[in-house]
Amino acid sequence: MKVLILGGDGFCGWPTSLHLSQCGHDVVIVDNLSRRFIDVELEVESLTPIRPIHERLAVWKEHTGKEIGFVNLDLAHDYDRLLDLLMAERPDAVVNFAEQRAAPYSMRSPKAKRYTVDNNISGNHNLLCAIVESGLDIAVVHLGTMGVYGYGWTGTAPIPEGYLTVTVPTPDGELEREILHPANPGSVYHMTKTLDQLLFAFYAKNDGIRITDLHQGIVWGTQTPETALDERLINRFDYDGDYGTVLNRFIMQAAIGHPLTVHGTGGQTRAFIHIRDTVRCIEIALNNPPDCGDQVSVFNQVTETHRVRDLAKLISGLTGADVAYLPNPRKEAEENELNVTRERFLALGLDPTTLSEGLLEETRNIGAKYADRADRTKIVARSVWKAGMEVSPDL
Ligand code: NAD
Ligand code: USQ
Repeated sequence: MKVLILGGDGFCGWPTSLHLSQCGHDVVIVDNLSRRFIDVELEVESLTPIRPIHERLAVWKEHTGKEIGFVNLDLAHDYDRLLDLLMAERPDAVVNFAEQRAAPYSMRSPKAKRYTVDNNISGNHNLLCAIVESGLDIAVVHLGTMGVYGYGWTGTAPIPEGYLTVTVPTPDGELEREILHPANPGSVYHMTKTLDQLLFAFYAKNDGIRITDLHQGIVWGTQTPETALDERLINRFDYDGDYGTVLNRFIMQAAIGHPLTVHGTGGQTRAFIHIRDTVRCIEIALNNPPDCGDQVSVFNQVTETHRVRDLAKLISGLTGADVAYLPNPRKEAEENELNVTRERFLALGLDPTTLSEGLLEETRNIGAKYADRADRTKIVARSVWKAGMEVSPDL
């Protein structure tokens, strides 16, 4: 199938593009390279030495003979070019990774909050609107987040895959209805994902667009078989206080002898998935789209849940790293349970990579190998959820 990968230069989009190309799909990456510019703004670089996009694509062709197209386009602002691209390429499907995806970055300043909302919401809406205007039947796969459900609302009850069956009291008795699970975002970034859900529900209902929304947990790991083919294909690895996610940060911190930066008590329970499973899930989702007229198809794209302090203890046990309990720069529940339903991908054949399988490989092959590229002054998280919250000094 022909697939446009929006955000295909990013952490999830790049390995997905290579995987789909390797599987024989015709892939075109669409990306405005904004993530690389944000690195410049934050004065930090991926721990891994990522190469420019055209070099990446040339190396892929050198190894496999397969060509991946590239279009530099801003999804949020280049509507006419997006429409022209859809008409010219006539893709079977579009995968949308192209959003500002860091919660701390989205909270760091009024400018970053406004950029995140403008970029994420306009981008998604432009895509949906352009598909309708094109008159083409293009399936959409979107990367959402587990954070749309929030943490703690359902206690220990399992979080369903998108929809909740509720009983509505009426004067004539009770009605049973299926509704989107109530949204409970914890950051401006997560809020954009909850707004995306309403855009999708409307366009699926009104225009019959076939949409799959993947509520993904925190992605960890770096390499897939394709990105590991050549160092010039290596995936990005964010470790800084804004873009680094917790498990990859702990892996890198252990490798450079930095204390593991647990926020608060570390009682936050979160969902995780390895990048190798992310790319497989996208392939599965592309192969199993909903029909025209169906409601949005929601999958919980997670394989494990862990408490932050347990992850810190695990990595500390493996590596001898110290654990630092820091003031939490976020407004979030100190402790929460998380029980996630994740039957749909398992039923469609996903065979998850577990933490116990991938952790040592990641510590050695990425954390230790590229330790000398780390800038220790960029590690402690400095974006706070409200003015006046305490920030830790460098450790
Ligand atoms: P990333 O920042 O590494 O990649 C996003 C890519 O999109 C970047 O290459 C960026 O340049 C591009 N982009 C952003 N705005 C754009 C625009 N307006 N026009 C064109 N290109 C644009 O992020 P990622 O980690 O690969 O995440 C991809 C998606 O997956 C995001 O939507 C994110 O919310 C979701 N997600 C990520 C994680 C995770 O742990 N990384 C977990 C759950 C969900
Ligand atoms: N945390 C620490 N120490 C750190 C970094 C984080 O204790 O050094 C804690 C945070 O306070 C939070 C938890 O770890 O409680 C997760 O933080 P994170 O930065 O790993 O993840 P999050 O901000 O939720 O965002 C990431 C991705 C986002 C995606 C989301 C999936 O950046 O794109 O949507 O994971 S989920 O968390 O399931 O919503």
